[in-house]
Amino acid sequence: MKKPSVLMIGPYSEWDMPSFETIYDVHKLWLVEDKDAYISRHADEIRAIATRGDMGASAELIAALPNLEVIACFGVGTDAIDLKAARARNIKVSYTPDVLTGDVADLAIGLCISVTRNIPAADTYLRSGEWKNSAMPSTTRFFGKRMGILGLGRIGMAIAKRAAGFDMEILYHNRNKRDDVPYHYCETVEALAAQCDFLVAAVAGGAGSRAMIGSAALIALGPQGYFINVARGSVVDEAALLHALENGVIKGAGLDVYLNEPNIDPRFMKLNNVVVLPHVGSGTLETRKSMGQLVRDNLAAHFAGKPLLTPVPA
Ligand code: 8YV
Repeated sequence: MKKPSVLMIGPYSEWDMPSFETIYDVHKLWLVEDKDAYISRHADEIRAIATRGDMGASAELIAALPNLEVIACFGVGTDAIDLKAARARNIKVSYTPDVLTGDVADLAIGLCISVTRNIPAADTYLRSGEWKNSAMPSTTRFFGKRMGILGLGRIGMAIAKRAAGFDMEILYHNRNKRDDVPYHYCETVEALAAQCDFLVAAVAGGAGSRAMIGSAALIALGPQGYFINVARGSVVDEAALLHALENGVIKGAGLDVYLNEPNIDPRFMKLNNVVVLPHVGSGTLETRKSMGQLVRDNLAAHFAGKPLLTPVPA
């Protein structure tokens, strides 16, 4: 029997590829120069897309594949997938929630401590030999401060759980107030920013959250406040963030995500009150292996005529 054809938008890890290729006829789009010509040549045979959170699947791509049945995303963020276009044709969409929650939450806390305790600068200071000449300047305490979480979903909850271990007061803003948590709910992003020391974005990306942290929220966070982003670059007004960091409107930031990744605004590189990471929230071997497995398990379920294991909720 012919293997089902899967269009893979960008590379998966090397340990994932053999498992994909045993079962599927994998079309590696990232290796193709003339992508449009390739897609129209193979359009009729493609039954599935295997994509990643950062690459998604556009309405144009979906429209070009008349026999597309399922889109499987390596990642929990589906903001780059045109879900409306997929739903209009009853194309199923899966994602990889839960398996990455702990790692992304760990990284949020790691960014908080890195930026307040100035860990990257301290490492550079020691390596440069400066330790012999002068003392490393004092930094700012992390534990016991106020943690403000924007988006109290799976990842936000895992951050809250960790923050509790650091004796922090926990506040949050969410689309809806939750009745099942003991944390203080703030009606607006600005109210949350005004009442916390660390404003951590853990909200889903997409149209509903675009630039929801704007200059008013950054002013409310204030000159002693830190902004941490493990969500999507789009959730913050990046021009306002750069201005705030350059002018002491906030004290610092720990960032894993940006607009225009990987070609991020070069102004970030000049700031010494920012810790910048290359979108590695879910980037442990353990989690990346689980994510790849979950993508394959979803595809396998679909081609066996079963429901997806982790469908993107309607
Ligand atoms: C991945 C992510 O790095 O889950 C997400 O939405 O952004 C990350 O886990 C990404 O999906 C890989 O492209």
